Amino acid sequence: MANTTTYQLYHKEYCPYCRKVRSAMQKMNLHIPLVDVGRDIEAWDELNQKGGKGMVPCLRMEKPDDSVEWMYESDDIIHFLRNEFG
Ligand SMILES: N[C@@H](CCC(=O)N[C@@H](CS)C(=O)NCC(=O)O)C(=O)O
Repeated sequence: MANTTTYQLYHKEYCPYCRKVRSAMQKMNLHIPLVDVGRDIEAWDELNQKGGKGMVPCLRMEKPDDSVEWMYESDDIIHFLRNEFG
């Protein structure tokens, strides 16, 4: 069982806000798995239903207690990642 938070970035390849987050991650040398909701219809449905909005980018955070949080807004995501890993 994982004892740390696991992260996934739900994104679309050509979304400029997603590009901005991916670029910030690259500068921090952060390798967070990407889920392309433009290609993965199930992930797109999951984002809508569980995240609450069909908007990208969105950072999915699965906690050690199995609870899941979804963070929208590129600036909020970048700020969070810099605080956490920068
Ligand atoms: N303010 C948001 C804007 C994100 C945004 O507009 N993403 C577009 C794709 S490039 C989207 O998912 N739009 C769908 C929607 O707004 O419902 C951010 O900075 O993350």
